[in-house]
Amino acid sequence: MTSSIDHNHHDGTAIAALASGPGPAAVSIIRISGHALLPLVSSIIKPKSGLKALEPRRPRLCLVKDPNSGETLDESLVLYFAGPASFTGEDVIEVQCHGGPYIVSRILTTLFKNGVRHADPGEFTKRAFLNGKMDLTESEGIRDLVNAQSHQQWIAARHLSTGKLRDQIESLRNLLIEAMAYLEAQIDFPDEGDTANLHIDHVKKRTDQVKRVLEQLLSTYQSGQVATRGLTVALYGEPNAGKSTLMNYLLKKERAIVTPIAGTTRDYIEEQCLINGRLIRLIDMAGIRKSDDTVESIGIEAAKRIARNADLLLVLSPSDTATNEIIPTLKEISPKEQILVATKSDLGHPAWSKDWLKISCETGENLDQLTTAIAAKVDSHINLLPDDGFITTERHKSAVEAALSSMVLFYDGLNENAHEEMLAFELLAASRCLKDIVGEVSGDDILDKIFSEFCLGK
Ligand SMILES: Nc1nc2c(ncn2[C@@H]2O[C@H](COP(=O)(O)OP(=O)(O)O)[C@@H](O)[C@H]2O)c(=O)[nH]1
Ligand SMILES: [Mg+2]
Repeated sequence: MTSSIDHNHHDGTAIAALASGPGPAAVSIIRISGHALLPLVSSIIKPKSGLKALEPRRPRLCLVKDPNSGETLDESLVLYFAGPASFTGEDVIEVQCHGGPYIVSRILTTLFKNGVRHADPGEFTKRAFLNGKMDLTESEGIRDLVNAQSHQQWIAARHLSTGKLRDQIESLRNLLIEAMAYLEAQIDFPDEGDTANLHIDHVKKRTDQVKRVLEQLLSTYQSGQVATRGLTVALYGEPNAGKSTLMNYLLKKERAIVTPIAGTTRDYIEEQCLINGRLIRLIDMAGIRKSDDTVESIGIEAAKRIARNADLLLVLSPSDTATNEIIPTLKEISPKEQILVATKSDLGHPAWSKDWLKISCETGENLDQLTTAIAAKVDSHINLLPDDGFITTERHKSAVEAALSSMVLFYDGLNENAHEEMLAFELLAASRCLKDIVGEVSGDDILDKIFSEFCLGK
């Protein structure tokens, strides 16, 4: 794709940043990008073997010097990529220096004193995007690859960064372009009887497919979010059910306040954690009961709202009570998915708990079963993700929804025999929404938001 958009042009000023993690380390990598880099850095980076200048894609041992003091700062292995055949599309130099923080800081400072400026977070990838080396979904994928801490995030990040979503979107755009061409033919040759119907058949064949794939894409959103942001697991139950105790156990830290006083947790607490290597967003909430306390009532309403939206509801009821109070309240929630958990199993096994998973944070009973069950819910979402295209962000979702709205208007028009120009207009609108996803028509604000979520040096 090309993205030669005027408002996004940058001047190619040389930028540099530490691309590897903060040292001390065996090796640190300083990345530099810009137009005509070689003359700019020639007084700083000098091939050790004297005469030989840097050549593209040839690793070369270099002396890295401070030209002002004449000091040799390090002997580093240097890679040079001549633009446009580089990550950013500009000239890129990567200095693999000894990974001491002092050396890194000296080399960077020397560069900054000699015409290079510090890169913003994500600026290398942003330049790659602006120079047409990748589309916006691939950029998001690179951001997510770098941030991934779990298998599920890596699956989603690979999907984006290898261009799977982009390919899906491009194929939909092509279908829309073909459909618009048939509508055009209809406009140009309106009175040809059978041929006219044939044109519309050609149009419909394509738009039907576009609509079907868009609906399919939209249906992947929840699982895509589970992959990238984690499975939302909410703890739901009466006061004193042991929700906060379980929260702390799963987080492996004392995060929520635990007391025998009913109504201790009033606001909700959300924390990210890994459970059996799966990324989870755990939410501890106020216990559900009738309450006259204003603050507690607000907390209870919030708990019900969160319970409705959670990917998975852990329904907790304590085993030291003969009756189960929580099941009746579940009706108005109708959770997406739930696991019924009888807590404090060390205190008894009441009749209602027969088919419930019995756990105890006191003795540790069945806690492994619980974490295994939560992990399995994550995996079932990940297994649902189709290989040929799924969406992972609110940005993707709203664009797909907007495209679908235009498709609905298109079909309304078709049923009402609207003029072909009007039909073509809706298809064009749908195609614009899809362009938004790959970033051909994105505004500065969207780009700034996406690229600011990168870490430095990417
Ligand atoms: N015996 C026993 N007591 C527990 C267990 N889990 C929690 N408790 C106690 O039950 C009380 C309420 O726990 P808490 O986590 O604050 O409940 P919440 O109101 O649902 O958040 C506290 O005194 C806990 O120590 C358990 O597995 N066994
Ligand atoms: Mg609590």
